[in-house]
Amino acid sequence: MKSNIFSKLNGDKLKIAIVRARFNSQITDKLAQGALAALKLAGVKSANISVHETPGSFEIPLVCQKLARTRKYHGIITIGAIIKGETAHFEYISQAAIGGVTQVMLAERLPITLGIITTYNLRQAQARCRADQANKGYEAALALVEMILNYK
Ligand code: DLZ
Repeated sequence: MKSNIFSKLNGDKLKIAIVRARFNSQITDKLAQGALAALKLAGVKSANISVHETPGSFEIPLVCQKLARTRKYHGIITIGAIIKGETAHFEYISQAAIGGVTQVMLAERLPITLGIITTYNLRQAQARCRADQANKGYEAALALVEMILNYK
């Protein structure tokens, strides 16, 4: 059943790209599934969704920039899982990925939403990619459709 928010979002004319990191794929697979489920509920046709993979979250901004410059898409959903390890890598990758995505969004004037999670451990990540609406990919997809339709 559609929730109230979905009944207000009509995505049937939208073309959407998903940029998805493979690193921590046990999490990013589920985030991407959440994003696809939300797009379906918002009426986005599966033929109008293209999924692009990157090795890790660090590479997401460049792919977003390339896709944005094609002008083929109304917006982009980013999917990644940055999980803290034993070194400072977590901080650098998080800043580069999220800062880079923000730069592309503003420079290209294209809605891009964040399904990149940054967590201190695997348990936190698993809690954010559940099969129900507790899924940050699902939230990012919903946010994207809202941004496109309300602020075009
Ligand atoms: C190298 C690395 C590490 C340590 N951790 C993550 C992570 O938690 N999440 C993620 O998406 N990517 C990670 N990566 C990979 C980097 O994003 C990048 O792909 C590599 O450093 C190669 O540039």
